[in-house]
Amino acid sequence: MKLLGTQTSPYVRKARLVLLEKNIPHEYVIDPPTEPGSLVLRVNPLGRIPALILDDGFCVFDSTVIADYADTLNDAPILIPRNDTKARLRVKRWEALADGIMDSAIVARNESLRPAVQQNAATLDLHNQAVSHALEYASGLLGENAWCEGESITLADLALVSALIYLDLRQSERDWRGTHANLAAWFERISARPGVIASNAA
Ligand SMILES: N[C@@H](CCC(=O)N[C@@H](CS)C(=O)NCC(=O)O)C(=O)O
Repeated sequence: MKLLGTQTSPYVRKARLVLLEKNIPHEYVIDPPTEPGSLVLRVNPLGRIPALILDDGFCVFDSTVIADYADTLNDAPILIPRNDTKARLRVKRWEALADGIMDSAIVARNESLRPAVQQNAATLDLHNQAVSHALEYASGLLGENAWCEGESITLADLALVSALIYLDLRQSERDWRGTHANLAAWFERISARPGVIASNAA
């Protein structure tokens, strides 16, 4: 299978981390949708990354569907609980929280790239506040636990680390480590995982 993406997309990182953590053989192809001739424009009608092309040509999108699918391919580890419906719900809610941080950070980034006179301060504020509130919520939920959910790594950890790496890239002025020491300590540990380190390289 082939994963199409870019190094900056947090959704791509999340999907890639799932494949890496589960040791699922795949080819990672840098394929920015903004490039004319990009493969993703031909395989995903939405023209978005990540897109996962299976060996039979079937294209899986978006990152949540890729993560769900990839998690069924083996049990080492199980990233989305299968039998405990409440635990599964908690993991999927973590994923939604992390994806929401990515969504808002991307809106804020796009707004900030507009010429200063055209920037909408209310939009910037709304989305930056959403990121702040979501981080506060994540910090409270994590507490002093080693993992976002349960006693081992899940999709929740992979989604959250992807969102935080994106914040470091696009909002380096945001001192989330200063405001949420528990998230900072958790991030240090997760970032040392071979999968996360591998995801930093193309
Ligand atoms: N909800 C989607 C979001 C995917 C998405 O928006 N990807 C962005 C990259 S961060 C994209 O491909 N945008 C197309 C473009 O910028 O042309 C997912 O989780 O996969």
